[in-house]
Amino acid sequence: MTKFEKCWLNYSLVSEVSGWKDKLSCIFTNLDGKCIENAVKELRVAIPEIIGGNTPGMCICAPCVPSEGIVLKKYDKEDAEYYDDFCPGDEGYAIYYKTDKSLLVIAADTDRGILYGVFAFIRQLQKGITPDKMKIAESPKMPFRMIDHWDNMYGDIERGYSGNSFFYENYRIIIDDRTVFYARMMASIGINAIAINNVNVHQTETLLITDKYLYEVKRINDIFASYGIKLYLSVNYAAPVEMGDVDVSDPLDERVIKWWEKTSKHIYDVIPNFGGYLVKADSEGRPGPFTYGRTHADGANMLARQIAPYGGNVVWRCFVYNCRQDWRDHKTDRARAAYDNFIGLDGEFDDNVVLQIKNGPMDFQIREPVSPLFGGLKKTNMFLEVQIAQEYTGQQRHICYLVPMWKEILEFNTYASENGLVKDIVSGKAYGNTLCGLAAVTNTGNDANWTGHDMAAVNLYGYGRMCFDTELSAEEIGREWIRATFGNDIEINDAIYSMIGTSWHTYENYSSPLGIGWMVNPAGHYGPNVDGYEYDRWGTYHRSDCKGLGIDRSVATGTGYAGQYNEPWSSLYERPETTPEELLLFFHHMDYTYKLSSGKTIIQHIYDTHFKGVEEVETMINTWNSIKEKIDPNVFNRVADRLNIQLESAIDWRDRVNTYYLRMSGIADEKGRTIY
Ligand code: GCV
Repeated sequence: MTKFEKCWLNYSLVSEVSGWKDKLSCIFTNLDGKCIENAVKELRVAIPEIIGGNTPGMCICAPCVPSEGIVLKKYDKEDAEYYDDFCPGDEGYAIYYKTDKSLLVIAADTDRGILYGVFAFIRQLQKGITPDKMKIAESPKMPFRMIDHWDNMYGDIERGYSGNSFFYENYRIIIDDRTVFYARMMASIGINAIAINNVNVHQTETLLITDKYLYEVKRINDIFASYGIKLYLSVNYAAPVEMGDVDVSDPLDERVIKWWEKTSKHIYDVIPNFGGYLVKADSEGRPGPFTYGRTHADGANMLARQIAPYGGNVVWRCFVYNCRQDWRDHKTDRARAAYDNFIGLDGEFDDNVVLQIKNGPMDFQIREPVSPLFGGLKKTNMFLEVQIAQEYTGQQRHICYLVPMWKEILEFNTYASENGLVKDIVSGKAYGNTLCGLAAVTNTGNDANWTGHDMAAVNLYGYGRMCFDTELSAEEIGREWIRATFGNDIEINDAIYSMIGTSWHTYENYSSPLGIGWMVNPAGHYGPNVDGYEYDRWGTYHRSDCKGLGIDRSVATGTGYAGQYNEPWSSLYERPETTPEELLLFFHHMDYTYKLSSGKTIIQHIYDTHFKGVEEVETMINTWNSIKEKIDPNVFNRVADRLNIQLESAIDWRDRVNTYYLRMSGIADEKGRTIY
């Protein structure tokens, strides 16, 4: 087992609550089950570490009425007196203090609610809030808060930047202390579903649903379940063929249906609480229903029907596009693909199918418009898919805090209905469904600190916290993570927050301008290469020439992508003057001399933002150095090393992009700075 650190579960003493040592020395409950055991365990670890004193004792309280301590209980009428109209439901909890009994109460309808209540109580303590001041009633805003691993059984991770997989090594499944700690970490931020293998399901991974691996998968499943998490597996759509059992994977073929029926039954015999299947079909070379002239609804429903009797779900990805495009063809537009492929199927998917839609129409670039599918589909379950792994955002060598970006996406108004914000659509508020929420490609690996860059952990933490409570600001989440990870020192908190707070914009400043994306090295997606994807087959172009740059996606003269949005967006995106400037080049091909609202020309904007981005990284480095004495030397050095790499890379981005556009446009920098 590789060594691992405790990340945000690194509890430390908080002086404001130290007076509570004796008053929280007993935990009462008459609830039982694995989740409750873990909730109690968590309290017994956290209390001495945060408040000081001894590990609290454990008392089974029924039938006596407890006093002085913490009680974990079923939510009932008595609790309702403290909370008008609150109904905890499957995952909510209430926390309050009963002064007459000196009791801190954590009440919920379910064991999972208790577990989340315990973690919420611990967060309050970390903030220095004393139990007598606590009064919270909360249910998660997003029904599903899923994590997708792109781990392969060989042990590598597709787009992984934090070492190897901690689930697999050399085609073996690993189950150890780290598995348990991981489940604990995920529960602490409210994750309730995890897919443990890559959506690109290779031959060995196909066997995860067979007896070769299923019993070990069950062991991971049971650990997850004890932390309230459902386990999902990515499956190969052509598994019946891959296994040599049937010669087709046509979803309407009886033999295929029978194969999945039998396979699914066996999975549920072994793992009765199995979550379901995650599927990448007809995407980047993966097999799918298109081969047989069938629709994605045919494909997804066929699978869904085999697991519906057991309560399973099919998570079906919409990342379907033509990856063999000719760059000379200006009409085919990858941005259109997800909408074009799925909009006609609205209402055709079974209730236990959910479509997983990437946040933007392309592929997790630093800036993209919100996928028009969120405003288009009205009778279909949807997950918003984001990427915590920093594939295109610095690969965990750069600091890039992504919660501000995700918050912007969640707040985007699709105008699909009265409740048309993306967060209303994927929380179920808009259409009253419950199979909806978020899914994220994770950034973990077996590095000691889990996420490679210590600062990348904020994205993992922030994803979970944001899904649970979409009303928290990016700053609240960021500062909460800093406190949990680095302790309660306000100078540390301010310094680190100033480094991460606007780092998304910093990365955007020194990389590709105004929504264009893709100026990366095709090989690994790291570092600048302006023409890296320009003459390729992937549908990823900037179309720069001596006059200007950008893609015309208008309806009038371009690919028509702007027309996939509801009004007023389609009209706003149609014209350069009304397109939000940060997306200008995503929607329009513009002259270098076009003036932005700042009064600057586009070319000057490119030069200025690239110089600014580098300066911002220099400021991050100075800030980090200013708190050196207060940071664990190991962590300090790890971050310092990565900041130096980030600076070097930001300079590389600046110089390559600026030089490219100076040469292309022949227009000099007004400020006369060095461009090569
Ligand atoms: C898992 C991008 C990534 C691929 C990934 C794919 C996807 O294209 O580069 O590595 O494959 O997205 O989301 O399926």
